[in-house]
Amino acid sequence: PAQTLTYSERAARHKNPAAKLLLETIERKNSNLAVSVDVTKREDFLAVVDAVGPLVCLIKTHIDIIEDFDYGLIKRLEELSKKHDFVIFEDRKFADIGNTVALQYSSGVHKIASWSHITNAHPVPGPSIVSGLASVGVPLGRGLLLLAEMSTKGALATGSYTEEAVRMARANSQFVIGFIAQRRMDGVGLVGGDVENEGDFLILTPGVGLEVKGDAMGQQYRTPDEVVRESGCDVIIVGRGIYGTDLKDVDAIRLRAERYRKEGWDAYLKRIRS
Ligand code: S5P
Repeated sequence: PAQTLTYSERAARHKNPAAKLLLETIERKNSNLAVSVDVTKREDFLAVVDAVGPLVCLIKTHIDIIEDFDYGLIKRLEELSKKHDFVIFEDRKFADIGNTVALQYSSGVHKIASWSHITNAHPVPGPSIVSGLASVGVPLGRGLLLLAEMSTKGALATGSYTEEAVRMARANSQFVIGFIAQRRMDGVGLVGGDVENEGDFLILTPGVGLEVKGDAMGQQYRTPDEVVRESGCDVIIVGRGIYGTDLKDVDAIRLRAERYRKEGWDAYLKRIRS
């Protein structure tokens, strides 16, 4: 099972270019940390990305919250991605019919498919959301994550919904590279199947924090050790726990990022050695 393999062993087995790139980047940088840069001003966004860039495997964006967005920001982000060697994941959470999501992914102001290595979708519309996005993403070598679970209190993505999400991924594993989830999905919803030969899906996990257990809007946090070692997830996604409340204090942001990087990496080393 993927859980006991190293990231580089798994990179060698993957065919999807985005999955390969992410796994190789994790190994090269000894970092399974993704930072979610959920800030609304372009200059703050770039400053945080530049500060944490050397410490992360991936930067997660919500590009639609940037108030002073123009396409030049994408060029700057791509330059930082090359300079610091990180993968880009636009957390767009597509959720519409195939034709609409294909347009939202390729077009509009943000043209997500042209710059984001990875994006994600809610499985709620069924398999057509995957084929719609794949029509745009596969020719560009992109990867898709399905939201199989969520970190929030009372989330509806549980039980048979989660199982169906995993089945949708298995049926489209050239484009669906993994899940946003809180635990490994190996064998989930597999009826009479061969767990040993289960595909290797990446698990990217938000809801990670060291200082607090949640926020006032339903978010719930676990530690990097709980997420990576106990639950077998591959990448920790951290937002406010790293960029904090003072965006000008880039030294403090960098220090927090290094703390999470180390905790995430140590938890991975413990997992593969156990
Ligand atoms: O279940 C989820 C899925 C996602 S992608 N829970 C989440 O929190 N997220 C995203 O992760 C959310 O949109 C936000 O960008 C980030 C968590 O931010 P934090 O500040 O709570 O760490």
